[in-house]
Amino acid sequence: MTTPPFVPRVFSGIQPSGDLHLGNYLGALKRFVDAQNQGIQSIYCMVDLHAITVWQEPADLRHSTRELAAGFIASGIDPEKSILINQSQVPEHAQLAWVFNCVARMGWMKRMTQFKDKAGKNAEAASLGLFGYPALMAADILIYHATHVPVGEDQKQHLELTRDIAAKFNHDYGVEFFPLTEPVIEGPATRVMSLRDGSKKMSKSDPSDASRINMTDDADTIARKIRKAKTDPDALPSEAAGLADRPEARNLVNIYAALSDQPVDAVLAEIGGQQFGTFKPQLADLAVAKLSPISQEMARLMNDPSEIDRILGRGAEQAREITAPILEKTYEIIGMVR
Ligand code: AQP
Repeated sequence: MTTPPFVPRVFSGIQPSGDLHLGNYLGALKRFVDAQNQGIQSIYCMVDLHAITVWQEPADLRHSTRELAAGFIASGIDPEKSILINQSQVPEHAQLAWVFNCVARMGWMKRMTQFKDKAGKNAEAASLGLFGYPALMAADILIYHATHVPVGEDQKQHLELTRDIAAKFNHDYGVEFFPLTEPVIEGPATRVMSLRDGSKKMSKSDPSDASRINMTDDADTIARKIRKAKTDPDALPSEAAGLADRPEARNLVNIYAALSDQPVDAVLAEIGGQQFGTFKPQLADLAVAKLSPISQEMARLMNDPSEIDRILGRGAEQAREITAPILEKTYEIIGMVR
């Protein structure tokens, strides 16, 4: 079989497992909008099947899935330009994941740091789904023959595994059927850190709400969290090298750069020499200016959940036009009687 000419196609997803936060926005959502607006065919997904790898109250999961869809749309994802879906409405994701469970090796999965982080000390009690998560993620991407996946830095290892699975499938069956997808991890905010600890990433599951800025936080809450963000006593440097051993300072400058669409060096040329007491209010004003319109639009969209459901239903129909033939071809390659 010859190498198919893979058309450029972007896929990425976010778990509806809690409130969207600034890390999700800068590391993922904002960049999804950039890809969409470059005219690349894009599929964006609420990965609800991933969310249940840890316990989710059914009513909360339903709410979070709709709220996440509202977050995508409010951030600029246009359902007329991009395909917007929730994973469970496109069954080919889970079907291909089973095939990939049989391609991926136990040793590969055991090396996944996210499983170790999330399972913690009690790995025996973790769900089998949490362990197999990266095979489902590979299926999410490869069921579209996606060529590019914009993600935050934390997903790099899963993207490498996706390439390993594609390469092993292609090798084992003597085909060049799945592309070796490129991760797209770029910009100043590929790893937004906790506001309380510059060595930990900002995360939905951090028990401290003060550690993150939620997309649904109001202006006062955003300003208070930034005011209380951990920093050091020194003034801000004028060049990026001066941030090397200052994780909290680096984090706030990176956030400023990403929100204002400027390189870090340009930001430091402007704010170098300032104390945090001067810089933090500027950062808070910028964050409120950028995030408030999004949270207001999310709230408006959430007033009409049936419209969100309709968008996701239509997205699933469009998605299946891509996924059904790719699954069929996969089954044919591996010898399933059709
Ligand atoms: N702190 C972050 N900085 C930059 N990007 C981030 N992403 C997540 N956290 C940061 C990116 O957001 C996308 C969706 O992430 P996800 O919700 O699917 O998975 P996650 O990494 O598990 O998110 P959280 O907030 O860290 O959730 P929990 O706390 O449940 O683990 C991905 O592109 C991710 O890189």
